Amino acid sequence: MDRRDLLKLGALGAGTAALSGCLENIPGVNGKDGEAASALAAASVDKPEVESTGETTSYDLFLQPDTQKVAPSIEIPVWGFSDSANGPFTMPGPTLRAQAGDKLRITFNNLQDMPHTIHWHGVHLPWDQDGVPFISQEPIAGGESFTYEFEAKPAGTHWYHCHVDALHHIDMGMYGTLVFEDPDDPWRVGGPNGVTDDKVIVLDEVDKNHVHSAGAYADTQNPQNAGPESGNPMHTAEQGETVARDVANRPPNPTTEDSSQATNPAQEERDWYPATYPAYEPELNTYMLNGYCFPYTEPIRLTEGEAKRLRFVNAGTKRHSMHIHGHTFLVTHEDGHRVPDPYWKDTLDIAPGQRYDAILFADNPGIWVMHDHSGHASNNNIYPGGIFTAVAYEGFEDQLPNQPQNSGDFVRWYDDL
Ligand SMILES: [Cu+2]
Repeated sequence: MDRRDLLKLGALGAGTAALSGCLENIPGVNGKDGEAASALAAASVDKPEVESTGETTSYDLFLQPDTQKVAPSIEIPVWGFSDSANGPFTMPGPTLRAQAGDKLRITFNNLQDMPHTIHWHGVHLPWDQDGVPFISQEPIAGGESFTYEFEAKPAGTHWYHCHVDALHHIDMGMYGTLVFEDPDDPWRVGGPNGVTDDKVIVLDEVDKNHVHSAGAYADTQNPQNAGPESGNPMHTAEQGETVARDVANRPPNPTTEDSSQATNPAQEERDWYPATYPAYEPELNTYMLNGYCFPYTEPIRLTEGEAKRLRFVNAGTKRHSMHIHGHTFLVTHEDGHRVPDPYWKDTLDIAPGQRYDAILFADNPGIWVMHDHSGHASNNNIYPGGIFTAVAYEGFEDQLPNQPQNSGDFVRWYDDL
């Protein structure tokens, strides 16, 4: 249905006359095509504009299931992104950087046997590149590819994630960071404010067992295509297979209950949407910084006198209160947008979906920590762990634990003290 059809439908409604009466009083909103934007022009707000650079930046993103050892005793299944068909397929996926105003061409290659889309969170793009299944596009089936094209705007720190059964697929690792560089930003690396380095810090939490990942999937148009098995919520039933349904029951927990009778209570009620999923209710117990828990978190390394820009992204569903010892952050950007007056915070509360950019001025040499103050510094409910990392100045490296992320070769933190 296009806008004209919607307008025709609207004309049948009794409330339409009153509604259009209201809208007449708002500058630029009078029902004529092409004039809606003038309300923004009439308002005295400074919405960031980005000029096209005329350049094209291209990326390939591949998706494949893998595992990730996030802490010494915790290895979890992930649906990982990579910028290479050969992997590694990681959570989070690669950080995609472009100059603001570049044309981005990002080809998503779905190497898994399930449908996905990619949503570009924070980006102003054409609606049919927005990656919402059944609203802006058909899901991209297993084995297929789709090329997203849009201009990199607005400038700033944004992120991307799957929007099919979104909470579940994000929990499986389908997310990554977007950085659109602004040449006029004084806080850019090499800019007039002396920033020397730029580091992305993605916060997330996971159910280490992915307890709910085997929930039933309901295809409301083809009810035979449903199944609770194998941890694959998009499971397609074998020919002749039937799946028992009971609207009163939520899907059983497949790790503790018999999943052969799994049902999706929403299925019978939701003939208005092509695919439904049981509510994703993981037991969030393992907290991650850039896909790893302490002690596998990468330290922030500083040289005295430098200024490092940290780009925080909250890809999870919990708030994360990032606290740094011995220093105070200067917050310069919220959700990618430069704040008019940067402000000081030693504890930065970041809600789900939000991004904050903060400058860390290295003026207090030593070895320190930065951690989540919202009780998320644990792995599988055991403290310390989780969103907790070292902040180490040059000259203090020998007091750091080894960084064994993928080797499993872990040296205890206090051995050398
Ligand atoms: Cu997905």
